[in-house]
Amino acid sequence: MSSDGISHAELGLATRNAGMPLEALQWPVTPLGLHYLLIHYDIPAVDPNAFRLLIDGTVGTPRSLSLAELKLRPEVRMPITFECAGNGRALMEPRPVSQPWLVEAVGTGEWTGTPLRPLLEEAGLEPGTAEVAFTGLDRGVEGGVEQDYARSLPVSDALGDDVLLAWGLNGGPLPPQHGAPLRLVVPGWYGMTNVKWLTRITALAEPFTGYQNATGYRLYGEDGVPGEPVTRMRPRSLLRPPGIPDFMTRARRLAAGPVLLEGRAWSGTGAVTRVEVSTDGGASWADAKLGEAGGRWAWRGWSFEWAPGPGDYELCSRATDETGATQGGEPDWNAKGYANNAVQRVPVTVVQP
Ligand SMILES: Nc1nc2c(c(=O)[nH]1)N[C@H]1C(S)=C(S)[C@@H](COP(=O)(O)O)O[C@H]1N2
Ligand SMILES: [Mo]
Repeated sequence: MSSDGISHAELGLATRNAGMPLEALQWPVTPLGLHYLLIHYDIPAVDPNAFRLLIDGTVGTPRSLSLAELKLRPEVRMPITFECAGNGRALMEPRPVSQPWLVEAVGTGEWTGTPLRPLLEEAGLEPGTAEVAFTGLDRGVEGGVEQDYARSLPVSDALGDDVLLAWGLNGGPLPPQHGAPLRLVVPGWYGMTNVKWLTRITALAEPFTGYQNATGYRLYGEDGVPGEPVTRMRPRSLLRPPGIPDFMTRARRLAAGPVLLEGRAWSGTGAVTRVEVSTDGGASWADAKLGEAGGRWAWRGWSFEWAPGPGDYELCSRATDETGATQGGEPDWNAKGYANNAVQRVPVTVVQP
């Protein structure tokens, strides 16, 4: 694994945007403060009392709602797994330069909010509405373009089941870094879809041309031409590294004998139906035992009984979903480093107890 040429700019991104420590895979809902973070620009200061959500564009009745008005609407609470589209970027070769995630840009929140669909129906989407754009209160420069952070969804996805406007996380208020006072939550899609500090919802007759859709979250080849948009999370599984870590390398040391390997798996393209484990770097695989699904949109726990003798091992796990989509051994390289769902590799040295 190469890590050459990490710049101060990348280190700055890495220290602002924390990953979820992998030992936090022990919790079905990631505790507050251990959920990963990805913030393109600055966290905006928002006065919740002055806050308004505007719904406009190709709608019959444009609306402006206060937070109090939103909170009077039907409330739902559900665990939803987020993963950053750039998760695994720093494991690609050559390494795309950006937030240098290894595998830790994931977490599951218990989100509280109100369903989006009825709000859009009440506003009255005009026939011919193609997309719905969501704009945050944060502003920055990216790719030379000054912009408010904004992302759109095809109208059918915006009207999808369980798309929420969320004001709560893990039973408490939404913290500033996660988008207070209001954010979009779109289960199954990569993290960039979940627009934080949401202030405007705009129905559009034409596809949105904003930076984050047209230029940002695309699969690029070496020619620099924007390819397919990044949409739903590919299946992925992570193992909670067993034993104890080396301080610097985080390589694991484990005592010989029985050990229960555990992890979690998710997919945005269908329910996870199988998880396999390899202890020899992917040369051979065996089925893990699946736990209860934590909800339609939450990762699923799994476990695997192992009883190694002393020696060096490389642990891997691999998820497959109901569509048959699964994980490969090597990243699918693309210039911005998105949607890498190659299997995680955890080297472990097993020693005499
Ligand atoms: N307004 C706004 N929304 C945003 C972002 C942002 O920078 N600004 N980052 C996105 C990205 S890339 C991800 S992965 C998720 C991360 O959400 P979290 O920090 O709450 O885990 O938020 C998304 N929503
Ligand atoms: Mo992200």
